[in-house]
Amino acid sequence: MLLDTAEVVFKGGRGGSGVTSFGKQVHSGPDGGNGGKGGDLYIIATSDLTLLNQFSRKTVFEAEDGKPGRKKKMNGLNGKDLEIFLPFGTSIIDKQTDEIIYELDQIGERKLICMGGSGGKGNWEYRSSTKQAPKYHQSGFEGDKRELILSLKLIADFGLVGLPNSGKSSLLNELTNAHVKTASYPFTTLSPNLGVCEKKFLADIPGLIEGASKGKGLGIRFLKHIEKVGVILHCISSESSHLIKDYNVVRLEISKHSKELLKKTEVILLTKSDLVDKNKIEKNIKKLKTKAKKVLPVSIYDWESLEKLKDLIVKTVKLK
Ligand SMILES: Nc1nc2c(ncn2[C@@H]2O[C@H](COP(=O)(O)OP(=O)(O)OP(=O)(O)O)[C@@H](O)[C@H]2O)c(=O)[nH]1
Ligand SMILES: [Mg+2]
Repeated sequence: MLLDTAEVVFKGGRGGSGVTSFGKQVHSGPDGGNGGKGGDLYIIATSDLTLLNQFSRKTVFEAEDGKPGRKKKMNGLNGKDLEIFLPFGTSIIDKQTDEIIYELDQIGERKLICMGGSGGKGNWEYRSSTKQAPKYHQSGFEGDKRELILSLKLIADFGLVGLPNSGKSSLLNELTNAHVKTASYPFTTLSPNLGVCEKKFLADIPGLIEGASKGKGLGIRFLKHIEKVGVILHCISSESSHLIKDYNVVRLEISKHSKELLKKTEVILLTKSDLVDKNKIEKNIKKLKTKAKKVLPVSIYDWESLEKLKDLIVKTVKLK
């Protein structure tokens, strides 16, 4: 099961403490070094969508503390930085203010999230003309601490959207390197999947039903994944005896989540076209053309139709 939201606490390392020390000779004076800086915490975007699963058990992550200063004016070692790998498409949200701090939109992106604290001064730093033998030092400083919500939204060129059982995952499997479970019952797919076709990312989004935007079925959790999809591939099964109703149900739920999403380029895929005769397909295409400019019949058992779909994937560019 793909985790697409996690609450975490990220911390930079604490700075090392300064130290109080004096040379061995009688008049050699203070020589306590400064503490090392605490490690910084970075996040890095990768293509692995399952990475939020790492937070199902552990939720607090902290970069290494700096080491204390040493004798002979030697500074403590800096703490090691901590790099946390996250899926690209992750939004970093401040838990207190609900504000989006950052969005990881590019694979390989690296962003500093928590700075490590500075090291404290050793007594050598405190010497002056009036205080030649200070017997005190400074503690290290705390690193940044942030309570965050990490929320993944799939970034894809195309999103396969539609009622449960409309053939979305089957198409993803045929067109890409994905191996997603498919079956003849609704809600086979419980979390979104990504695949690559002709160098474009395709997302398979779990089935939407009436009331999805209010939490029915699996919809409410997954409607957000449509937000960062370039083009919507709206799958409608040829078998259905009420295509327009099927279309409207899904569009209504999408619009309830966000009206902006309705502006995205949409192509209707009339799926499972092998199950009905050609005349019916033609009639169905006519009906659906009242809803979208482009309607394409496809079947996973019809090689030619899949080639046409691939061609469309290569040529279609998102308008919004
Ligand atoms: N005859 C025929 N059957 C198909 C075709 N595409 C999918 N199916 C079947 O339709 C059923 C549903 O397919 P899925 O790909 O699991 O549908 P889905 O839209 O991903 O369903 P959910 O994950 O539940 O939303 C499966 O039994 C598939 O084998 C097709 O082109 N022709
Ligand atoms: Mg599926």
